[in-house]
Amino acid sequence: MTSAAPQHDDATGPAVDAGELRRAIQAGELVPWYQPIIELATGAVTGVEALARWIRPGGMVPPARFIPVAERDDLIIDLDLAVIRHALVDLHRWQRLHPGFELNINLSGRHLDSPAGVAGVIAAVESAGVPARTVAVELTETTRPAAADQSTAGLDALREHGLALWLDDFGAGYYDLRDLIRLPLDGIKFDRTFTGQLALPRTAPLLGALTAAAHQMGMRVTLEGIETSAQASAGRELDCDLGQGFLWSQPVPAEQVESWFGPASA
Ligand code: G
Ligand code: MN
Repeated sequence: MTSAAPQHDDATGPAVDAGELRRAIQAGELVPWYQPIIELATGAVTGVEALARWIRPGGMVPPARFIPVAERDDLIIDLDLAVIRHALVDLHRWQRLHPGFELNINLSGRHLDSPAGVAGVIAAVESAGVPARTVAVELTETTRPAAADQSTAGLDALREHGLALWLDDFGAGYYDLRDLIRLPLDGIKFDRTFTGQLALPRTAPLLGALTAAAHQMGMRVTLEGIETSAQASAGRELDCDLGQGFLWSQPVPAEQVESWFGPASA
């Protein structure tokens, strides 16, 4: 799999203005780009993660510059929903060629604290004409939702409608081991920091034990940030189910996703 897309995670450049971002969301300038998710045992692409990108006439605005602005108020709900709706249209098209193809979407903690936010996601999935079980919600870790400590009603509603729930960036954010016990999860994604530290003697024992525990709890595990084939092999040895990272591809626009439908090379 080749990828020429540049990396866009740097936060340098002038701050974006919330009003400008609001206008851009309404104008459809916020679109999903996609990164493949690979079954480590077979190298098959099982689906994609949709990542918000702001493409405007002057060029691309890095997510590190607009996500924090959006998360300061409920703008993140509109932003997430715009990207999710767009991604569901792409998913519907891809599933005609590849039934069962999966889509991971990122949901800010703010959605879980807002009944309208959760309802919006469920309505978007129901009207998209895709099986809900092919859509996984990644709970992102930039904020800890109050709901994570109080009620799991939002998460339960998503799951009752058939969506899968994953913890994103696990081990390096706001969620902790208590959440693995308490939240109705289908899987966890190990933060890419750990992948970068696989050479340290304590990393593999820790990830291996957490992976075994996750499997015993009926969850699956993704290793994020895989950049080398040695890291992919380590992920297989740790019994991680899925992998994601620049080894296979950086996030790319929808047009490039079709080329991944065959087995991935890794
Ligand atoms: O928080 P989340 O895991 O959803 O973040 C996804 C971001 O991680 C994307 O913006 C993507 O560009 C970045 N990313 C994806 N794969 C890799 C990787 O292999 N290495 C690094 N450094 N970043 C990655
Ligand atoms: Mn994610």
